[in-house]
Amino acid sequence: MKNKVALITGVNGQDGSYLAELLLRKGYVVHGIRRYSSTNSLVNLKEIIKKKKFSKKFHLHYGDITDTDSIYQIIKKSKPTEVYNLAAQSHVHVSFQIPEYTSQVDGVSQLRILEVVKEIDPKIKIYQAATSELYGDTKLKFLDETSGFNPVSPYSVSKLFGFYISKVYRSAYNMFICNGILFNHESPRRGKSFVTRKITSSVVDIVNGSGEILKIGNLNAKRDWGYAKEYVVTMWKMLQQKKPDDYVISTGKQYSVRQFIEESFNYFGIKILWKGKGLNEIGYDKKTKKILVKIDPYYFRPNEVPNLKGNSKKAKKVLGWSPKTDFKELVKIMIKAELDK
Ligand code: NAP
Ligand code: G4F
Repeated sequence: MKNKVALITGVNGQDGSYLAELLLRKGYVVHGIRRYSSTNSLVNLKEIIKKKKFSKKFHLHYGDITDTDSIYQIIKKSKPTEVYNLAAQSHVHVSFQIPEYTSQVDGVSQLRILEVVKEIDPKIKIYQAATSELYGDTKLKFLDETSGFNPVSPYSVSKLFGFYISKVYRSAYNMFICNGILFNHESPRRGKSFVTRKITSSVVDIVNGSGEILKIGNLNAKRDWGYAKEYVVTMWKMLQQKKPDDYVISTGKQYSVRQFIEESFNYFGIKILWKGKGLNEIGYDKKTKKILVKIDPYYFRPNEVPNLKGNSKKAKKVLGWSPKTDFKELVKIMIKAELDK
């Protein structure tokens, strides 16, 4: 293999860390951009840092994707053949609290990267982390590359800019840029403020006798949840094609937040029954009658995306990719990881 060099923004996030491991296994030299943080969160990179043969080919750089000069210096120095732009303020609810900042990180920063690459070496291939949130409030049952977008949060509007500016640079300057429209994907490396990890970590705490109650928002939101470790493979595959293009990555199956909670308790043989309506709804243990789940209005969003389900036929046909891990298995993987901790 020719010397392949990848640069990953957001390398210490969920996807960045899995992608870095994948590329290192494939023989790449991997550079990653990390923000300076007093708490120094490299927990997702511990597998790489502890493996000698990986750590020799893995380089971390301090930088920030809102800072053009740091992007410029890192790309100039690391000379990547592929850039994966995964860095983001990735929390939809938080984007309503810091909308301007979110638009800078999640939208304008992709433009910064495109401009720097165009200036230094327009042959560098670029992956942009687009999202199923672009479809927003939609009536369509299955969503694919031809479905219309209707973003309803500062997060998704910012990602819409990243998506279209990538298409503009692809056609205007003939650059190799792919948008991956990934549906929700989860793992033990997911941040605890996202609903799946919040549920699995709380359920394990409850089962271990913490005495806490899981406080949750919209129980009826439905998502198409896949396994992050499998999804990062598609990012790499997109950049190995002859032509750049955009792809939907999803499982094609949909479950509600309520089902995610039920399945998580089910792992421990606990059956959840529901009682009441709206803000007064509660979930309790069928056997002990103990209340384990309550609604907290804090977790409701100013605008909700009620329903997302993807159709990844194009990815199957062109990339030869299809998901392996189903919903039950994903819940199991996440619960087991919590227990191991
Ligand atoms: P994540 O775990 O939240 O990781 C985001 C990463 O971006 C973190 O490493 C974070 O660093 C970094 N970051 C944030 N702001 C930055 C800045 N200004 N400069 C440099 N780095 C910055 O997200 P993820 O789940 O891995 O998702 C990866 C990408 O895919 C994101 O762009 C997300 O929006 C998109 N996406 C995710 C999903 C999903 O279901 N996971 C679906 C579709 C699209 P810190 O550790 O310092 O915060
Ligand atoms: O886990 P979530 O916060 O993920 P959300 O909003 O779907 O966004 C994630 O997936 C996107 C892809 O579609 C990514 F682009 C984005 O970066 C991120 O990774 O919430 C999922 C659903 C929502 O409908 C939310 O309202 O769960 C509902 N929910 C109910 N209770 C909750 C809670 N969400 C969170 N975070 N916390 C709750 O207590």
